[in-house]
Amino acid sequence: MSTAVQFHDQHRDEARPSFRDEVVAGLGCSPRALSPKYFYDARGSRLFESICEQPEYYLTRTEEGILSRAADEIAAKVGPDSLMVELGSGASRKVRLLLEAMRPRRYLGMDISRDFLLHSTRRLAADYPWLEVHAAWGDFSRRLELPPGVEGRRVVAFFPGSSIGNFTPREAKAFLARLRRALPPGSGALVGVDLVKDRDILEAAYNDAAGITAAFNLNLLERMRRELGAAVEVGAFRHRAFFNAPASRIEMHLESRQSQAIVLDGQRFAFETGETLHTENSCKYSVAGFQALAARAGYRSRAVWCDDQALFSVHYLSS
Ligand code: AVI
Repeated sequence: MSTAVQFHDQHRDEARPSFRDEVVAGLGCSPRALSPKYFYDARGSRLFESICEQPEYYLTRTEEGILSRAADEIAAKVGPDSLMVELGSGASRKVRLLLEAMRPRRYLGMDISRDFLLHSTRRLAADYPWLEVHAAWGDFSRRLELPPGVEGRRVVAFFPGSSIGNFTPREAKAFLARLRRALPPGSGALVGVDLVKDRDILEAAYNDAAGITAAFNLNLLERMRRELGAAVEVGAFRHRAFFNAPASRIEMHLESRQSQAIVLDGQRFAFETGETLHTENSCKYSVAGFQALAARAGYRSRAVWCDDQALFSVHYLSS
């Protein structure tokens, strides 16, 4: 790999989280569920980038608009000589909106998708020669710590895209509390949070007309086939996404179109028609609701930026 990016394996000294074990556990439990982190193999990561460009998926362009407008204010809050840690860095696109204004000394991208992480951090290093770029490959929902030698006087964790919404509120609080403890005292967190709104807008965002979100969801079954050798008829499942208002979240499921079974390692997981595998929650908050959650995790809200239509919010938190 290029010497421009310093690579860190976050799970070098422990068993790597196993897709196989989680699939067996998830298919075996009731109701059936699997963590959304398994969406992001190389194909899933590409499909996600394509979702972000769909007209119905307002989240990405709205957050990018907010970040572009607020970049100078954010830079003033964080201060110079910083380490920017991006959680779930993916294509590292949004951070580009902040780098010129913030001019951090170091950038650390953390992601579960190794090849995608390497590709995007290499491009970042090439485009910003003044920036020291690190890539940490791992599952930050399990292991949240700075790799040895990656330090900064001021650390800001950048968690864009409303990925915090993919945790339940209880998990999100626990995650923020762990983040606060993992970083030096006084570190900040810049968190993108999707706001609760009209059901039609929310449901359209997760049911795009081009079928990209459907392909993204169904790719989980393709992964089971490709990587685990599971016997699964992908075409016999359909994508379902709907707003669960009492829980204030979009739920994504893979719904069985017929009575059938997935067979993995000789184990048979039977599905009746209409039965589902729950693949994702995407929680939606009010600004005050998210601030209250952050407070329970020990953070104080220092600033919030929203778009004109109150679709999306970006929160600056520090302890
Ligand atoms: C990454 N995450 C915030 C996206 C979301 O909106 O919950 C993942 C996604 N799932 C379907 N479309 C996009």
